[in-house]
Amino acid sequence: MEDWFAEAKKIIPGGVNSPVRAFGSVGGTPRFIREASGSRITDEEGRSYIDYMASWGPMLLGHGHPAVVAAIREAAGRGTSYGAPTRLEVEMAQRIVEAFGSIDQVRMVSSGTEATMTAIRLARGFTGRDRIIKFTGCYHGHADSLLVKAGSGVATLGIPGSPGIPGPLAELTIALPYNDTAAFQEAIRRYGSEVACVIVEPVAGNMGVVPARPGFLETLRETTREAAILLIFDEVITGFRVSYGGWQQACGITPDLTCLGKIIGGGLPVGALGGRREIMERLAPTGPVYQAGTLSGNPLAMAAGIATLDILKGADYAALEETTETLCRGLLDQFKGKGIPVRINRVASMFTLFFTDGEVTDFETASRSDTKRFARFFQGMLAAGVYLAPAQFEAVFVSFAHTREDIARTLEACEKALRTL
Ligand code: KE4
Repeated sequence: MEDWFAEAKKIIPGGVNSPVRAFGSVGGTPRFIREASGSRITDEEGRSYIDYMASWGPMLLGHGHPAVVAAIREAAGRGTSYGAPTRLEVEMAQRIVEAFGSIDQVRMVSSGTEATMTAIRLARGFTGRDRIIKFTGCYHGHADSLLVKAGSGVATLGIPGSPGIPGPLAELTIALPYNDTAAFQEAIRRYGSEVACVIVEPVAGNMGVVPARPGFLETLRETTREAAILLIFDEVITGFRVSYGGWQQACGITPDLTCLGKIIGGGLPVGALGGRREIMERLAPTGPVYQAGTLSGNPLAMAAGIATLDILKGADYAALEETTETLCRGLLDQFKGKGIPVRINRVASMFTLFFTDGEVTDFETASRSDTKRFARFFQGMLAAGVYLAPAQFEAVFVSFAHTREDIARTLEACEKALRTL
């Protein structure tokens, strides 16, 4: 592995094409993965791991699902990209519109970043206002306006914002503490008439998993509606994961725009922006807000995504939640038995194990976690054959491919890892 990493670092910044993959916050050499199947990934040295990274979320069906691979193969046999409308894009849009009551129209893009970047441009174009509100620790991809007090890799790497973002642009982004309705209402009192949108992860996944407190999302919805501000749910992680209709179906709150990604591409590059017709129609070519993409709606990504959604439509989400709860309960029991303070925040099949004894309700409390102890735990689990997300401020994902046996083996691995803590 070291030789691959040494070679990679010569010709790829940090040896990776996305910073969080570099094991920066957990140390050691990242595993170069050769293949994956079901709940397992295998590295270049032939070592297999029970995988809870799920490629940062997309692999809800597990890796290499036969129906998804077959769909990609079949599509590839007809060419890989046309740059013209296809039946598959309509079928994908039909599925998203049917699953999300808040969505009348969908625009496909090639990443979650493109989806959120387009969403805030559309909100600014629709309202004629320039400011946006986000929440510290939430990560919405790396568009300039959103890389302000972001989570995920930015939080993990301790990058305060990022060089390269013009001050005047960053100043238009108001970052508030997640779950703090008072701070939000104060910001609306002061800037409300200048704010185009509020963008939020309805279940935060990028400061580690942090659920919205009861009343938080409701306050965002009521206040933005009164102030004619657009509410954007960034469901790139939660869309089709926490339920087939995302968190908005689970919590019964209707945003004005929704960003999707990850799962809807079945592991191929994808993102999507959806919302009310009167807003979406402002997008070119029907409206003046420009957005475009050479590979948007790529036929292979659509085929993989459609195959994935068609399986998820009938999937037993309750059973997946139960599997995840069994794993979390088992982990908690083991840590309690050793007297090691941990907190687990879990929503559906995503969770984070924080090495802290306090409640984790926002980025500030998440940051109190003992990230060094997390790193030792991560390495101990990896050595025992379990691949968690290589960063404290990320989510762990259970898939429909994880078996009872996988859960048992994961708990055995935890027992071994605990000895290193
Ligand atoms: P992408 O541009 O990485 O496809 O999506 C950006 C994005 C948007 N919104 C949310 C809620 C997200 O979680 C993400 C991306 N997630 C990170 C990790 N949590 C992707 C992993 C990485 O950066 O390599």
